[in-house]
Amino acid sequence: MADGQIKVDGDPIFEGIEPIRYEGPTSDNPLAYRYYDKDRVVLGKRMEDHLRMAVCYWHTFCWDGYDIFGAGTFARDWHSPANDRAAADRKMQAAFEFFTKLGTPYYCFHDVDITEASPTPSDLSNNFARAVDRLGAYQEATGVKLLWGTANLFGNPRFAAGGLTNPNPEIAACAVRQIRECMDATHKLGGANYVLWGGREGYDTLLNTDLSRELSNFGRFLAMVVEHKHKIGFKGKILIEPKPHEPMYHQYDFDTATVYGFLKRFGLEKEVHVNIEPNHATLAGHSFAHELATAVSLGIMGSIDINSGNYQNGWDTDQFNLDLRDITLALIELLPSGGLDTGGFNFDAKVRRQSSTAEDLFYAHVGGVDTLARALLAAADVIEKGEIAALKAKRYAGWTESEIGRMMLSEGASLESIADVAAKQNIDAGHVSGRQEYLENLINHSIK
Ligand code: XUL
Ligand code: CO
Repeated sequence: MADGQIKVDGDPIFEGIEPIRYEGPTSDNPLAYRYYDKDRVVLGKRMEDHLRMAVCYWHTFCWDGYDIFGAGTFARDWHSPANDRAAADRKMQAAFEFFTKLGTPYYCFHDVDITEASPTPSDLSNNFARAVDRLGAYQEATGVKLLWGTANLFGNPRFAAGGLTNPNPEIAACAVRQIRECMDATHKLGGANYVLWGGREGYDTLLNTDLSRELSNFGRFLAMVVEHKHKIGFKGKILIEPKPHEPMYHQYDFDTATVYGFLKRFGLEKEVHVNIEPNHATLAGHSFAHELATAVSLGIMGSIDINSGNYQNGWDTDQFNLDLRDITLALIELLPSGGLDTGGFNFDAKVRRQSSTAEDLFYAHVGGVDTLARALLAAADVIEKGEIAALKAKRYAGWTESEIGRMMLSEGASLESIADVAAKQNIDAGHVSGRQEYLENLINHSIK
């Protein structure tokens, strides 16, 4: 097949798997949706528009099942040990066939995911440009869209000590080159966002790390990313993906609050948003809902890499998102703020090493899609009933309704003036129940 000529519907890879359709909660078909009915309107918006789901290229199509103790376990039709051009092209065909059969509207990629093995930076530039043209043709042929692109600044051995925060300026220059090319490609492909995950932006030991230099370089280069976005006219959001550690002992984008402090320091808090991942939240000691609530309250909510960790260990296990309650709690924080704007739910999740067949990829995604849809229905039920919002409003009503509350928030109030009033009126207020278990029961009642 000549470059640029894409035969999207020939020679199918997932033969025997029909497009996944909505069949309703009583269906017993393992390859059907029970809850995801994309045109169903929930809280005034179609399910598809609420969730804006994306399949990730790296776990679903690139990973062959290897781990640090053993070789790949997946026999994928599109993998070859050499990762040559023919395999990269077949992988792209597999990817778009998969997206189309799953019926999710978006995908996400790293530059190196879509190319053959590229030993030098110039090889990567050339192979990437060719692969991006092919992505464009596939997007056109299938209608599948790009949620975000990102440059892989952690896989190549040159990035062992970081990309943008590398002690060696020549390596940081290689990182900048990759980001520039990947941003331009994301723009060309109509991507909705551009992501930076700083997997190697951090340190293994402070003994060889000039933390101050690394953070100031990181801020400087991030400002250039923002400048470049405006220069090329990219309308999507620039997103930083927080993660506290793994692979580094400490990563600078620790969590949403840390990222906000960093953005503030460099005056970028209105320009850069966050891409929140539940398993990264739990590694940082937070819940998924906490990270969303923090991002919403700071005005930096961007997108979501949906997955889940494992309660028994502290790794980034990137399992598929099956925890209805966690996602419902998170959506209750997100939806009242207007939900996802340019963002989406990207399945940054991988099947287990023993789930080795192509069907397993479908089962995993069908479960992930349906869990999101079911959590959306539960969160919408909670929001529509309004009891939680009303209880919260009542709990804080004093700040707008009582004289002391209004006085304390008024301009000119000081520590002395407030303390004087408290003493003069001999205020001696007591505790009122927070009703936690009652509220938690309401969540469970709405999960149907
Ligand atoms: C790693 C991770 C990445 C980013 C993109 O934990 O989540 O896959 O999402 O680089
Ligand atoms: Co991620």
